[in-house]
Amino acid sequence: MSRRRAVLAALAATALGAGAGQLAGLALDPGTGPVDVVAERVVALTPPAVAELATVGAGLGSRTTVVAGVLVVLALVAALAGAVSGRSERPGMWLLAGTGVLAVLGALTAPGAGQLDPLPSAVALLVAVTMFRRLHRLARRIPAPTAQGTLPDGRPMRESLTRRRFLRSSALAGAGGIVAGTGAAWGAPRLPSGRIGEARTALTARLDALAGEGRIARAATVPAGAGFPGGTAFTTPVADFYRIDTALRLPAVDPDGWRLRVHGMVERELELTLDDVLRRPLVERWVTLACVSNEVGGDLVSTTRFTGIELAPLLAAAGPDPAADQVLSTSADGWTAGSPSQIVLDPARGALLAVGMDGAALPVEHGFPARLVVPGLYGYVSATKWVTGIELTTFAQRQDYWRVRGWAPPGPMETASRIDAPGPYARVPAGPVTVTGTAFAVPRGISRVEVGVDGDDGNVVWTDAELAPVPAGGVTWRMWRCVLDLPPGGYTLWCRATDGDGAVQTGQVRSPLPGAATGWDSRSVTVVG
Ligand SMILES: Nc1nc2c(c(=O)[nH]1)N[C@H]1C(S)=C(S)[C@@H](COP(=O)(O)O)O[C@H]1N2
Ligand SMILES: [Mo]
Repeated sequence: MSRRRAVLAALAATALGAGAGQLAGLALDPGTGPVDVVAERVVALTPPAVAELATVGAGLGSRTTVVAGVLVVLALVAALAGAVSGRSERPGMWLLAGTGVLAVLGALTAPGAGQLDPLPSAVALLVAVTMFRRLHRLARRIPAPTAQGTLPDGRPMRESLTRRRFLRSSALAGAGGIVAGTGAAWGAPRLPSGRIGEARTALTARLDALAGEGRIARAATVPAGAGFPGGTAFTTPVADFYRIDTALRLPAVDPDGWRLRVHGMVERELELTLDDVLRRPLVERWVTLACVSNEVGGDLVSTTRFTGIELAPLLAAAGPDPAADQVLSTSADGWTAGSPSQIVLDPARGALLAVGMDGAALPVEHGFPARLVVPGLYGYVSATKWVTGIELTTFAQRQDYWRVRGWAPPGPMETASRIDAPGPYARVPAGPVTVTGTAFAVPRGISRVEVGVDGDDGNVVWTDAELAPVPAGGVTWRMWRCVLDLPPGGYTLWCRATDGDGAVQTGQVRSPLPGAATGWDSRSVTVVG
């Protein structure tokens, strides 16, 4: 039979199988569809060389990219399955079945997988293989064309009823698969809803009540002028707070069942419920959180007011072994972060087990019901969301999620600064030009920001920027503003910050992996007369 028909049969059957599997996944538990499962495993097993891609934007953009990549590979495998099945259906069946088995294995090995999770992948496998056999059989019954390219009785090929049935069935299967798959993606809730949503509302109400009873040590208020008009707001709205997570499916952690275990090299293990946490002294703290993969001038940095309990005294209560130099925290999704004990156990650093953000319970995407926040450490080695375990161990013994994938061990946060306005290639009227931006060096703080103007003659002239006030006791970024008098012409604007220790931000350009990026942010602008 024709190889083209075998390829068509395999593609159509695979689409139907994948679509059916995705629908089954939606019915069972969003995220357990075979495509989601494989995409999630791809991210989890990404080798160091491409790890950067996964970190930089595990936001929505890269999720879509990973899923699209999985679909392209799936289509190629299906085409191959058809191409090798010109004679018999067997090779293609095995290839499709093997692909299905991979998805089943992926579902079985996902961290926190439920017993039923492999079911949607099994459905996909069965549907694809069965459909492929049916279509292949149908295609084999299409009469071979004569030397003239007609049916044996002389009529044109397209009048073959079997051929029509084959084409119609293939089209129906393919279209059905696409509709089912798209429908499942469309119908999938973007966040764990229902029960978890209610639990979140309940926790917010409890935090409100505790605040009302004066049981939460309030953070200083944000001084007026902490942000400049036209610049970035001091407080990042929760909806705009940057987001990095390796899990394609957000963990749905029920706070009633949630436990935090403190274990490893400790004198006594601790296990806390959420009630235990809320009984401890609660504090609020303004913290700027940054991602190590933030590019120079990038926006993987945000600031909010976290509510939680101090981590240092909590861990001290477990009696950590002084030899344990690493605090390895684990998420419900299997992700891990290794922080230096010296920093986490230092009460002055103010590491938190946070349950709230911007006055409400943590949103699911930011770690509900609890996460870690360690001022001055990049998120990849400290900010474990959906945290369930804290193990005292050593860096020699255990490597965290991103260490294994080639990222550097935790280091101090680089001093960074960014121009927020004017925008890139902006055309601004001549006269006073207001340049605004932000700078951060947690926990050292920012003592100075300078704006450089690189004129047509190539000389950079630096001018001191005005620094905005920041809330007392915070470990945050600092907004700045600089008004320059620029005659018409083309300019490159630069900015550089000096941290609280008096060290000037390095201008040496370095891209993120394996550590944080360095270098000065710049903008080309035109001043028009
Ligand atoms: N469970 C889990 N926690 C995680 C991550 C993750 O992928 N999974 N990403 C970390 C990284 S790299 C950063 S920068 C911060 C980002 O926190 P946010 O998403 O709340 O901004 O979370 C950290 N905590
Ligand atoms: Mo990160």
